[in-house]
Amino acid sequence: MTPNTIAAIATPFGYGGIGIIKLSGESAIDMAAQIFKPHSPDSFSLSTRGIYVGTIFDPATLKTIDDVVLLSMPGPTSYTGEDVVELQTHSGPVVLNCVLDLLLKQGAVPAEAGEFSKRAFLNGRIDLPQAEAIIDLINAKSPQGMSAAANNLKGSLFFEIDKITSKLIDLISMLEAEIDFPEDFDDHNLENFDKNGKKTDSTEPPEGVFSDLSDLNHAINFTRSISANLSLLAEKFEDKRSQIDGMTIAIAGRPNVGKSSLLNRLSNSNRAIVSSSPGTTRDYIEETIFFSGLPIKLIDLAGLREEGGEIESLGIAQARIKISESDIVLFLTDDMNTDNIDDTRIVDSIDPARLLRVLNKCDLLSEAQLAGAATSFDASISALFDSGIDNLREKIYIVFREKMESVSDSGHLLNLRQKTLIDASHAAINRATQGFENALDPDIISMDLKDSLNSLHELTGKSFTEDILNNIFKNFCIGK
Ligand SMILES: Nc1nc2c(ncn2[C@@H]2O[C@H](COP(=O)(O)OP(=O)(O)OP(=O)(O)O)[C@@H](O)[C@H]2O)c(=O)[nH]1
Ligand SMILES: [Mg+2]
Repeated sequence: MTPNTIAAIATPFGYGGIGIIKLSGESAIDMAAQIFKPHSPDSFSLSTRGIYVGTIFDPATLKTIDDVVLLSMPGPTSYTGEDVVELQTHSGPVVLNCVLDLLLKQGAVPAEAGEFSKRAFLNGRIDLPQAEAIIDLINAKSPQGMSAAANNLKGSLFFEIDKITSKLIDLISMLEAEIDFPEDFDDHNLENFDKNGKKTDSTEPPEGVFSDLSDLNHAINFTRSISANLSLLAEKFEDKRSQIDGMTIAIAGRPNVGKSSLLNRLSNSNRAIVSSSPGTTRDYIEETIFFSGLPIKLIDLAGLREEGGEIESLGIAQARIKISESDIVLFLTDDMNTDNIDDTRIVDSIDPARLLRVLNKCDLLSEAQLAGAATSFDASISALFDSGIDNLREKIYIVFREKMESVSDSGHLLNLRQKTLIDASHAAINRATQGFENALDPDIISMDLKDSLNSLHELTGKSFTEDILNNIFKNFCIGK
């Protein structure tokens, strides 16, 4: 028995055409051979890469279980780097569990969530951003999110970070060799960078105490160029998450302005209770709608006001969190008084780029009042009488389209772990730049450079701890 051979059902639970059971490890091929009988024994050799049709049988009873396709992918060029066998059975929970059970009887152990990918990482088949991209690709809610994940899956993020780490390693080696910059140091295509990391035409050497000012100039420019590369990566973090997780629109405003009515109107449902008494919605209500085929989570929040009972206050606290987390906030009002103190306080706290001010209950306004509203509001609607809703949808779409801009081919930071590590690396490289500028001891500068490098190594997985791996792979499904 080889305890390190893992097995799992890799397809979702349910009924369908094909279900897949995966095996990986030293005994994967032996175990599969014990329960698989090929239809054409002459051309059958599991130790080479191949696809075979045959039957799965129970070796204890010789009873046939299913007709299957077997894929044999011996290591080290398989997904996990180990010997991998995939069995494509008919998909029904009983068949799949029965085949899995036969493999467990052969000594396979049930795979934990993400264990195949974890083995792929440990065997050097994928880096950590690639592993993280797999789960993002599976969860992607838009074609743009899928492209961002696919770029990382092909190694784009690793490649970009690898270029930065090579620069850092060069700099650390030169610093440790007492700042002896070679003649061809400019091969790195360095441009000049100012203190803010912006490109500049200035070739003035900065002040410092190094014997050769041009060496110091090189060093400072070098750290600034690394800092600029890291800033660029960090800037690209914000937008991509919503493309993977899907967009969220919060409907906020004072009690009784018609938020729940609008949720019902946009989702074409009666999901939320509507009533004339203020403070009806206390918990938040979510409903998924589709915009150009993309899922959007619509959230109707408790009305925001200072007074209200304990339960309502809890709902209001929750509403404030949801507002801060949403991609778009529809701020609803039912009167034209744009100086309403409660409204002003809330609106001021929302980033204008994701805020749409909506005037509801327009059916109660005169033509003249409506014309006046046009300048203060992004949309004027009547949720009750379904008027102005298409125009509001268009306004939402414009904000939405800007957020969903096309994805470049480059690597992207796709989660907070990656962003936090880039920020840490960035802070350390900036400390190193200051160290050069203030002529600090090279040993101290070197420590900052190594801190910067270590954060990048942690991001790509060149250095890792068991905890880091567990945290990443626990989000995977069993069988991936
Ligand atoms: N005349 C008119 N009344 C509306 C309109 N939209 C909503 N109402 C009415 O306004 C009242 C409050 O509507 P809701 O949708 O429950 O308002 P809300 O903002 O969710 O209220 P809370 O949950 O208490 O914060 C109800 O009586 C609705 O019928 C509208 O466009 N015109
Ligand atoms: Mg409500």
